[in-house]
Amino acid sequence: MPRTKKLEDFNPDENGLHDFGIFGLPFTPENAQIVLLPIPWEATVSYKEGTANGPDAILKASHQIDLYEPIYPGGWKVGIAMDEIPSNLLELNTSCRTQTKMYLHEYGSSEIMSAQALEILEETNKITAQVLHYVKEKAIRLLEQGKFVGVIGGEHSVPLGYMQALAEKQEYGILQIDAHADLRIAYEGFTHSHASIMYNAMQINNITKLVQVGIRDHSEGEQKIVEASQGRIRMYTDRDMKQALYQGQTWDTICDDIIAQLPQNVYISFDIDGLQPWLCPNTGTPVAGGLLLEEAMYLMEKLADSGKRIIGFDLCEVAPGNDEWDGNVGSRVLYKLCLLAAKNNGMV
Ligand SMILES: [Mn+2]
Repeated sequence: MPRTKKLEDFNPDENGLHDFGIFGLPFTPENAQIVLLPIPWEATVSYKEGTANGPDAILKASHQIDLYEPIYPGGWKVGIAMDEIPSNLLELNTSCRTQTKMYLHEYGSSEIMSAQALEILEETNKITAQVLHYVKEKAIRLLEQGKFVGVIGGEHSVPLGYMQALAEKQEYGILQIDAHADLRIAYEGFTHSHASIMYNAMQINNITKLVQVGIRDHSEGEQKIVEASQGRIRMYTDRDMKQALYQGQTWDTICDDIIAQLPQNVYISFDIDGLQPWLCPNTGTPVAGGLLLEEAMYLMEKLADSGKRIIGFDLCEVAPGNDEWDGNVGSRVLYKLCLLAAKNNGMV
């Protein structure tokens, strides 16, 4: 059914009351301009589990979001839909996760790895490469249909396939909101670890710049990679930003500075742990400090109004706990990302 037809019977003030799609909207991936690709995957999670259930938690919590959004009133009419959560991937994740837990236990306790552990590692690296390929192929198909794509993790390893897909067509830069630099080379042996995504992204020539915001837990090796990048990677640590704020700079000028570092085409990689931990208490690797939700929103709104083009985004590491709070915050971030993308790309 065409998008406009769907809207005839839809009351936007009652979006949460119906069993529609994401944000209670009556769209399908076929008639939506923005398609969200859920990737329930967390094979390499190193601390707390749960983010494989992130897409489901976001989807459920999204139904309580009211649709009025001052940056683009009525912007939801462009059509936003989440693709079906792939249950086969969720099952593969569960079996893979059982194996990697055995591997990680040994990795953390013995110097020499057993043959069995090394076999698990090899197998996991093979499977994660397949998952990335799956993401890449799905993204390419959607991009060919003219869709704007957002990837919903899952751990922060899954959007790499989407980044590869986008890089086949254009040069761009990444705005990364994150507590961690994610610049580790094959963290804990995993080629496609959540802690390695930006290292892997930097191997892609068409990704010309990486601007990291909110970083407050990074290793010496990662620091060296930033320094050796000759400006290709620009890290705004939480400490840098807070010092500037305490010394009287405004968040507005800091945002201007961050945005000025980015090239014309910008991809937003939003790891929810970039926010303060009380906004994402069940995320895999929470770190004290970080951005307020309002600060992250303000930065992204300024970016969308800067004349630069948002070409894609991901939202990762949202993990449900015993209540819906993490999903609630995650879905709010997601709604903002969608409407910013719609406005920025001139979708009507
Ligand atoms: Mn991350």
